Amino acid sequence: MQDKQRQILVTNALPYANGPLHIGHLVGYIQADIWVRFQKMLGNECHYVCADDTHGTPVMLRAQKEGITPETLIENMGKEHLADFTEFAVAFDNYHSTHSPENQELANTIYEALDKAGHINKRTIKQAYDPEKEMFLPDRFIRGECPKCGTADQYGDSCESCGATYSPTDLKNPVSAVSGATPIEKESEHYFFKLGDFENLLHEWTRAGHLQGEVTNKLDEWFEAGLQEWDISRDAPYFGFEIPNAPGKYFYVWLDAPMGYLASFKNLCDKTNLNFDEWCKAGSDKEMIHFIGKDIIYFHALFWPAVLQGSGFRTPSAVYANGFLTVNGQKMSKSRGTFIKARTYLNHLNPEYLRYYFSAKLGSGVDDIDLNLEDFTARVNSDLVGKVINIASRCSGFIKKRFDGQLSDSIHDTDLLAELVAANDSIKRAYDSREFSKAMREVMILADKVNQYIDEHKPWVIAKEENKDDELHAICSMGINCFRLLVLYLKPVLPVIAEKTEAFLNIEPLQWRDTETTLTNHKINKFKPLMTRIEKESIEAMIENSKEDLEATSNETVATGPLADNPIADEMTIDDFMKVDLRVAKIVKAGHVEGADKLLQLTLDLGGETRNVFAGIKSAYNPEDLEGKLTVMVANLAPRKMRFGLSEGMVLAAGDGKGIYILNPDEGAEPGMRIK
Ligand code: B3M
Ligand code: ZN
Repeated sequence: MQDKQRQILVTNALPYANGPLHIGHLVGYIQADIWVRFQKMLGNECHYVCADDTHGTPVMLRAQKEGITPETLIENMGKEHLADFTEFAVAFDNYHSTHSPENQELANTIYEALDKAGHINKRTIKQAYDPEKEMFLPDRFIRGECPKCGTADQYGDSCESCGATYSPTDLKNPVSAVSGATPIEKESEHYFFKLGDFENLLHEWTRAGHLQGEVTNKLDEWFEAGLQEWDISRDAPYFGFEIPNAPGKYFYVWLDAPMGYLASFKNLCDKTNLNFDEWCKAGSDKEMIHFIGKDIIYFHALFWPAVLQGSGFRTPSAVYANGFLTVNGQKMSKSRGTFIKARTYLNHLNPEYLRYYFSAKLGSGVDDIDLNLEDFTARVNSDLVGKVINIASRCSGFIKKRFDGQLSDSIHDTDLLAELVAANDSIKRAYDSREFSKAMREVMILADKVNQYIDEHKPWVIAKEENKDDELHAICSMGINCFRLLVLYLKPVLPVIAEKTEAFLNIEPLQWRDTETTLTNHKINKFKPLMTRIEKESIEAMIENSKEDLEATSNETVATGPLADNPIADEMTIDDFMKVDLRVAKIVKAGHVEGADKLLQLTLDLGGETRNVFAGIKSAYNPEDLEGKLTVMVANLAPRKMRFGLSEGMVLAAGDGKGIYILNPDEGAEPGMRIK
């Protein structure tokens, strides 16, 4: 491999600011983080940046629904995302936002350069418009019956039932998902980026080794279909950047999103002594590498290089796409409890388990990877705990107790150690080419050999024999030296274990070149357990909790936001209504439910009868504050068996996904009174 130091800017796709991260997102972030950590261990100069992707209609509407400004929403979401990344040891050198002064300046500069060079077109188009909410509707905010199979409540662009794709104007009986109104067609002037101007460049660029082979093939299909002009403007109301000299017109979120890579890097440059232009302007001799998911290839392999080229910036050195995550062989599913949020995972399991498992599965292609939870448990327990860490626990005790923590002054089995050292080249190549599963396989083969060595030499037997101190010392010191190399090879994947190992071995942070040295005549510290086994119960609890997330949002009485996102339900008769027996209830007891993130357990007095109810209101209320309060409950709901016990009714509450407000009857009401 080359010896010259590489200078690399690495980015990950920017998470969208309208929701939390789930473990599917983490595949790409963990992949890039490992690659970056590896480059840094080699001594390369590598800057790893990311940001929240903040603009667009979904963010605008979600903020409205929650009754907060989009600025507050994106600030909170950005913090949440970064906290999740940090706990998963995804260590960006800078985390920024697309709603930043740097990004606005870049968007304007790039747009103006494109306009000046004649790459922007304006024309009037017709689009679906919500006459009540007075806004244009993106396809996914129009629902109606599929023109092909007639299934109700389908999105404006495709049918989930028969798979047909169509344009929103084809939908039968369309309604706006924002207000429930029937959309009308309305004209407005839009701005377009003339992608076709870059056909020759793109044809060449997509074949010049910047992309994975399978991606280049996919792009060929798109070339054949012809490069369409790209609609880059949206009309007010829109949360985003207004287009210069175009009042009421905003940059489409996908125009300024990739610019967020550069904006985050610019922000880093301003805080350090990096020179932005040297890295990002046309002619730069540095590398710029984007890690993305395979669903956003079009934006990164066609629009983005064209936009950069057309505005005097450098084009990417590489775009690497990763596949999707399935869990137990199926698409992640909320009802199965396999739609696992990053935060829910963190509440139950060690992030390095997942980093290792993903590594053991990841290659350089765009294939989907599967998280099989049984295999996950078996693999982590056997490879990491059973093979690697076990080496240290088998050897360290004797070193500490019998030799005062001092390692021997020579290497016992130089052949075995040489074999471990020699593997560094192929492990290095595997990491560099993103063949992480290959790297993990090689490391585990080495770990097996070291365990064999220990099994053969049986330090626990020798320890009991007389005059065998030197041998015991040599064997255990050899084990520790092998362990050090294995941890070095795993360090990009397991940075936390590596750090703990460095403390245990009393050494400086391990670099790749440290494969050339050994630890002899060196004092180490007391060994503390580096990782515990995955317990089946933790996995089960995580799955249950992921189901509970769903329960608390859909099955509980907590309704979603104001009319904006939540049109009034179909009409019903008075008889329908009379079936629901609503009663005033007094909360006599309220308490936490062990293991439940969202639920409180309430004991309700109905005037002579008490009920046990689990309510998804924990995020909004302290149990103590609820005791003694009057509220309203559905008293004739069939009891539901939940994981925590039987729930005998429902408490009424208003909510919008963020705030929750239980209903109180006016003063004077008594427990048991019927509400009509
Ligand atoms: N935010 C991914 C998404 O929301 C999008 C990535 C932007 S990368 C510049 O699907
Ligand atoms: Zn259909």
